[in-house]
Amino acid sequence: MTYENIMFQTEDSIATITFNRPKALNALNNSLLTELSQALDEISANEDIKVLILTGAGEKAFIAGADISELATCNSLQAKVFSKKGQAVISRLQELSIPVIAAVNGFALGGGSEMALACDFIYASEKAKFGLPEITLGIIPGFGGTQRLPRLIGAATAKEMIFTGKMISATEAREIGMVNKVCPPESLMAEVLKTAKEIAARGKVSLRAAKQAVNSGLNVDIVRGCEIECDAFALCYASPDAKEGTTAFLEKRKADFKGKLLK
Ligand code: CO8
Repeated sequence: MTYENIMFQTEDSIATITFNRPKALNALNNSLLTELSQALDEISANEDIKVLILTGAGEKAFIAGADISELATCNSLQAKVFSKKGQAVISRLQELSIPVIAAVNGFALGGGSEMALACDFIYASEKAKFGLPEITLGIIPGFGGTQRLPRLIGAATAKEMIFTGKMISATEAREIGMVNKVCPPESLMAEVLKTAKEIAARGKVSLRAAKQAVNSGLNVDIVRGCEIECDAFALCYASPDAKEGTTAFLEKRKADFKGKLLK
């Protein structure tokens, strides 16, 4: 598949999607969202891909938000359709069975922060800036920001960001728990790849079980959450990887995970 608004490449079981509209600071338009959805279809169909990285093309931006030129011409119904389309694509990142890392290289504003928040975790360049500036445009976040941000950093801090529309630095984002790691711009991708490779060395079945257990558990009480964990734990034993991992430890060797379920 060829893409115009994103770049999609895979190397050694690690896929990278680069948002590629640098002249518009990688703003999310309708076509980009469609292409992102198609790339996620490709990833879901490819059993060899174990980790996905998202980043932005150019020096300045991860994503500077939804494309304001498209938002400017929306009526209420079109706004709802666009919001639903963005939410659906962005939710797929959260639901993808493989881990997804956001490598935030610059501005991550509005839909850009919302995209990053749907990833499993965020590494950011020292130059990155986060924010939900929609309120300054007379609108509110519409790609999941009012829901994911409070769940991650708490309602009061999220409300302050949403009500003021202010940008925060990567270091501030790290302090409030939005970002896992802040790196010099030139080493961001190397740091993300290092972690991606560490994750890719684990078993795909147990990675999927771990992601599902954490994500599903966040939406329910702890008793139900522990039941979900129990099921996910049992799922690991539906793969030879559980036997391989535990046996490899006892035999003092490196595990060779196949990432497949038992036939
Ligand atoms: N949409 C479209 N174009 C954009 C966007 C955007 N979000 N951001 C930047 N651009 C364009 C600029 O218009 C400019 O284009 P041109 O060169 O043709 O004039 C180019 O990118 C470079 O931008 P600037 O000249 O403004 O660069 P600066 O370095 O001066 O400023 C900023 C960088 C601070 C990032 C500034 O561009 C900015 O404030 N951008 C807008 C940020 C913003 O408000 N984002 C939120 C958008 S709303 C949103 O994301 C809602 C998501 C949910 C939608 C729900 C569906 C209804």
